[in-house]
Amino acid sequence: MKDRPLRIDSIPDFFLRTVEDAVGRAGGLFDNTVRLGVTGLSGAGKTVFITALVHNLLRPQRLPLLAAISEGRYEAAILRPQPDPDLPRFDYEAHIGDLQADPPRWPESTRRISQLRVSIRYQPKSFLRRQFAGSETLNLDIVDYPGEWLLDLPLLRLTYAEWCTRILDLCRRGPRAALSADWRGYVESLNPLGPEDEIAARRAAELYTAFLQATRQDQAQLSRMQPGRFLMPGDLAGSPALTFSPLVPPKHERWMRGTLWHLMERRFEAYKDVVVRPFFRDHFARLDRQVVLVDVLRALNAGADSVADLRSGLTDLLELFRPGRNSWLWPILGRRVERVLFAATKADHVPVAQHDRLTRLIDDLLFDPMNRAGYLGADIATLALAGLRTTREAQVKRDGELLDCIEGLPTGEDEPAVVFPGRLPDSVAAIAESGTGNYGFAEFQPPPELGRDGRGLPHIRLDRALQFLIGDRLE
Ligand SMILES: Nc1nc2c(ncn2[C@@H]2O[C@H](COP(=O)(O)OP(=O)(O)OP(=O)(O)O)[C@@H](O)[C@H]2O)c(=O)[nH]1
Ligand SMILES: [Mg+2]
Repeated sequence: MKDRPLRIDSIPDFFLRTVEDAVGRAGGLFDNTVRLGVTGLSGAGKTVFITALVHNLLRPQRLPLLAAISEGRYEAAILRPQPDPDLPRFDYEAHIGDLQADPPRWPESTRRISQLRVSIRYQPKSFLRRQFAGSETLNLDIVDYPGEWLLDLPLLRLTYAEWCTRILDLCRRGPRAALSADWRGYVESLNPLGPEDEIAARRAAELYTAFLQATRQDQAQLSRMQPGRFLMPGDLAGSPALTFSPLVPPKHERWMRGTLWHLMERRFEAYKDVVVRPFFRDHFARLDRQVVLVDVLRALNAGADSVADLRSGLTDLLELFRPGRNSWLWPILGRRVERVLFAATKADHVPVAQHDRLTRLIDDLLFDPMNRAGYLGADIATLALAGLRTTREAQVKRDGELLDCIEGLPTGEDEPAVVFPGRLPDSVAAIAESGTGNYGFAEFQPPPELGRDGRGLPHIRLDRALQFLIGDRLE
């Protein structure tokens, strides 16, 4: 057949767009990158999640719900040198080494930002793009950072006096009242308009830090703590930017120079400049996609106050991810994270039959039933998952009733056991009514011989999480 010139106006629009898209992609072939933030409070499961995710991307036999895999377009993934020279590398090899040790152990707590690049080669979905460019590569830059740092964001819009009032209010109520008693006693004894006093500033900061640490103990498990960096100071430990605490605001003359108040106020502002702004500008604002890992089960173990605090913390976070154009956040962030997954972690601590309830709980913690539908959708999702599945399903007959249980190696024990973890409540409201001490979800050790079968580590719904987070970028 003789070639005829193609008349451009006879080509359907969608066809042209596909060609443009293919050309654009091919041109940008070397910069097809997506930055995925992984965050959550300490112990939420970030390190395990990332380690398991990477292990599974490198050995993709356990990811059937990732469309690129089910459609046969996923070719391979490899670890590549990370792009940012100033970020520590996520120590994948050490963490997987821990999980695969004999006996296996959980990775150590990490408490700082780190990054890893995985490059994924895949066949594009569109026939044209496949013809044009063959395989394509997606660079997935995974950034692990403490959720505690996110909680500092509200500081940016508060003056020191406003912050002091807020924190003191919060600390006089609920479970914080007892935990903060020593610190409050001390700052209430200080005269904020007395002379600058380094010893007093240091003592107040120490007591305040001890209080923040107590809020994270197992019995309390509170989620909102500021300043977040007090709990993981890193290189800034002992610096003036981390040596302050709220004071009782004086009624007048708080502007007087040379006072303790003025000293603390300067340090509060320094903390914002040295710690908070750089984090949001240099790290947070560059993320394209985000997973927030939430340990709902641990909050339930601690009781209704812990769950209520988690709810307030999550509500604050939601604002951070969905600022309107008129929001005070917009000038700071300048853009939105495109997709956010809020995931209830350690779903392997309850049988599969209860996963729906776990998902419903995280929905409940994030949204009012009234506005849920407006939020959930293409760019925000919730899920119950486990980076590493440590248990199997089991059933036990009790009083003629079949109970859904889990079987695994409970922490601190030598023999596997079948555990009935109890039933999750079906709403957050039900938790508030039941009070404290009703839940006791057991923790488990990683199973032996992980990865010996040559496949990715066992998990729960990592593939579903991946499909939501990067599935579109593998099309
Ligand atoms: N059963 C189960 N336990 C998990 C899972 N992920 C994490 N854990 C448990 O939670 C603990 C903390 O997990 P990490 O991944 O270290 O948590 P993290 O968020 O990185 O914590 P920091 O590094 O302290 O910020 C682990 O030591 C395990 O005991 C999971 O998928 N299943
Ligand atoms: Mg970690």
